Amino acid sequence: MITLGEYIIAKQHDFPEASGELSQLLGAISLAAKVVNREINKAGIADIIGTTGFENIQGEIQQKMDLYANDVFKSALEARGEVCGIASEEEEEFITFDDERSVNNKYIVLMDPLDGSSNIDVNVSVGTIFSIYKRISPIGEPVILEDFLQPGVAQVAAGYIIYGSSTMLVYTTGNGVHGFTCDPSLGVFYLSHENIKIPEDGSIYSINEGNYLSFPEGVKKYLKYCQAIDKESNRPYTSRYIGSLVSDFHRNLLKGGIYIYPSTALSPQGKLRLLYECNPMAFLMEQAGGTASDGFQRIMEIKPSMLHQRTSFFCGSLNMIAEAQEMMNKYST
Ligand code: P6P
Repeated sequence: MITLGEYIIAKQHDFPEASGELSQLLGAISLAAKVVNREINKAGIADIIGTTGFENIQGEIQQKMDLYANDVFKSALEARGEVCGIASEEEEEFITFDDERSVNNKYIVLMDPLDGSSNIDVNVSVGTIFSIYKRISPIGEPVILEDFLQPGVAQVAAGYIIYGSSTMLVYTTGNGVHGFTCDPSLGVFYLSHENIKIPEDGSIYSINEGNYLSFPEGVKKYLKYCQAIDKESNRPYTSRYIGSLVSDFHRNLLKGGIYIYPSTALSPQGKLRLLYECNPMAFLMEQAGGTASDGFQRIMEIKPSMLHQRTSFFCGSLNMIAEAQEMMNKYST
């Protein structure tokens, strides 16, 4: 059994300029994950169920756990002193760590501290998503917005924690995707899924079909393709939608499948956020042998223009994405 810390050190040569800073950073994330996991596991008796009564920058009702998780990850990252700035779904602007030590750091973190948190009240698994870049502004000065508006191809690391039937941390530094399972009795993440690869083909599709009437024509055609009876191609596929991106992504990563959140009447640009949901998940998916697009172009090549911008998101098994994109191209007006 090898722990996350031991694995990171053993793989130190994988990290660009193996300086140990990225190792420290991943260590801070794993520590924060354990703290959040502890509260989630007793949410019903920890007075953190339900909403704060306020809306976040997204105009979404903020869950108490959203704020709690945001504070825990912010504090852990600031305390470990390896980052010079953070952007979060729960923060309108990016956060600068401008003390003398932090401004000399080279990494920034973008995160969705608790994705799908409305599911906590009904005991459905949720997740934390993180994305790590090297700053592009001069070291020694406070970070600027451009540091956070880099395309996904510039990520140096990305990952998620899934607080599910077991708690796992899954990450990539560009050398494969590796999963670690937390032993709650010890509070230690152990390597459990080394070098995860998604099957090129899958038979699971994840989408909120309640929005069917406002889907683009190509998505409607693809759904009918998934539902058609064709034994040779193992159709009809199975529909599985948890409503928690990290949970749907994790199942598809291990079993094969496709997750789609397209444009809808309520979310004409798509619902998911490019910087701290789609880019990190796209990095992981590509590293696992899958792919991720907005239905037309590679997600990680989109040049961001705003911190909280949204995008349509198609992510999963290579051949399933190809099928879906073929429909999108054929029926796009
Ligand atoms: P809908 C959760 O709010 C989230 O951002 C993702 O985790 C999830 O996949 C999606 O939104 C669910 O959205 O509109 O289907 O409820």
